[in-house]
Amino acid sequence: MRSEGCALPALLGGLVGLPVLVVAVLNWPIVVAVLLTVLLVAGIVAVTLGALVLTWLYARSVHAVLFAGGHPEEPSPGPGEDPAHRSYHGGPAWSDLRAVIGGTWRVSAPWTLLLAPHLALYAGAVAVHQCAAWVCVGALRAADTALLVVRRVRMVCPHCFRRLGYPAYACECGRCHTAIRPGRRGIWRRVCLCAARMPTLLLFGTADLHTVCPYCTHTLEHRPGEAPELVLPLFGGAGAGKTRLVNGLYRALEQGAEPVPDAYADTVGEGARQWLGEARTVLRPSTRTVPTLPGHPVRGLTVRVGAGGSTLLLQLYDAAGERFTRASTVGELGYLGQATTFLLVVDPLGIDAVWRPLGPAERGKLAPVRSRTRDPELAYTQVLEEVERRVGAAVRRARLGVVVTRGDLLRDTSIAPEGPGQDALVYWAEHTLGLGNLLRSARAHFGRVRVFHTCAVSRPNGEVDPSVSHLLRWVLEGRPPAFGALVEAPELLDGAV
Ligand SMILES: Nc1nc2c(ncn2[C@@H]2O[C@H](COP(=O)(O)OP(=O)(O)OP(=O)(O)O)[C@@H](O)[C@H]2O)c(=O)[nH]1
Ligand SMILES: [Mg+2]
Ligand SMILES: [Zn+2]
Ligand SMILES: [Zn+2]
Repeated sequence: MRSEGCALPALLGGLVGLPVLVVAVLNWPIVVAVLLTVLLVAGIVAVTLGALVLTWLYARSVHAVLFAGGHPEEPSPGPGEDPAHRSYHGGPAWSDLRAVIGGTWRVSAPWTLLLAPHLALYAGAVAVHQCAAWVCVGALRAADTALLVVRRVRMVCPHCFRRLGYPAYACECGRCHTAIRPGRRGIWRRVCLCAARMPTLLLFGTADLHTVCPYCTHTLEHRPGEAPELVLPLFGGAGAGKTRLVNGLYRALEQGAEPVPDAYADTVGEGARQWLGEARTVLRPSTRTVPTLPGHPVRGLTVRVGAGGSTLLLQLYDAAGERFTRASTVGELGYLGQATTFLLVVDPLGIDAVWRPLGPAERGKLAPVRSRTRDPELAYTQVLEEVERRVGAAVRRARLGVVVTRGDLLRDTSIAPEGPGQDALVYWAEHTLGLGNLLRSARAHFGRVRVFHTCAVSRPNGEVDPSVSHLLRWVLEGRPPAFGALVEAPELLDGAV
């Protein structure tokens, strides 16, 4: 029974298989074609499925890195680097690409090689993004630099006297950003490590941030970069009249701006407010200025002047006269290397050649306001040497104003100049004051030299003496005319030395 059961299927198989075999042998090309077709279709299906699986693995890796927080940890800023997050083009774009390749490789190596087109496309997109971002960075920096050049903006720290390429900015969290301009940490804005957003350029409003000097980290209240700066050092012997003159210059600006709509002359910062805030009182005939302390740190007194839609930051430097007697102390006055206009302040009464011919009555009257400085050339020589040491031949492009003070006291004396014109003043300075050598040297070294005779004492009606405004007008030459128009009529400007 058992063997019959097995024989029946074999018999049926033979009955069916034999004719099929016969048919297959007779039509073998068709059979081969069918087999090949089946293999081909199976192959295509397998490759498609494989590609889909690989693509899915790749897409999963991309999603994990870019959208699910799987991107590599951002390295903390190293020493000397700014405390801001890197922008996508400043590092994360490439590290994300590396992370995607790594993630895909981990699950599908070595099949990842088959994803070369996907990865090439991704790398191409990153490269295009990088190019666009860095072109933007370059264009913005170039535009900002061009704007600073066109507006003649040079920035000088009034505390350490160094020239700033660009100011630094302190975030509200206290972190200091010393290289805020567009770069790897931001194009238009950057994000501080505390998450605060900050503009990257003066163009975008960095001046509204808390500005600090990148060298000495002092706060720069005058918001450097917004407007051109005029560094104006006054120098001369002790008691020459520098402090009184600085107050006079400020007061002349303030007074000139008062009647002009939209014009102003404001002190900036605590230091300037302290030194210039009382200018009205200081200039009264009855006031005697306090000598500037030689040990007192020298700071630029900043006055923001606005007129005719333009702004100017005037930095006045008034160091104690004692500082100009020795090369070592003059060497500390770094601002001398940043200026192109200098004012040498001279007390005519201090000069022996002027004092000796005076009668006893005149001497008696003038003795209390006579300074101890006998030779203005000492300060002049020290400063000239220092300026030459700092700027070399560029001193030829600088201007020197020789300002002889105490105009009110000399007015009706035997040593008063014969007239206000430049020729008369030069003659007076050379022959009466004995400044011939000094002026000859000044003409040989400086590009332009001019003599002034000022009276830093206010008039009975409280107004500044025109001689101070006249000096100020010369100082402001080359600046927008609206500034010059604030001070005095131009008719006194005649003849040059
Ligand atoms: N009447 C009159 N007095 C002046 C004039 N200029 C300066 N003085 C007086 O001269 C003295 C010295 O003036 P300052 O301005 O303090 O001199 P300085 O050059 O700053 O002196 P140091 O700070 O010691 O280097 C003060 O008593 C001033 O009032 C002026 O034009 N007219
Ligand atoms: Mg002084
Ligand atoms: Zn500084
Ligand atoms: Zn911050």
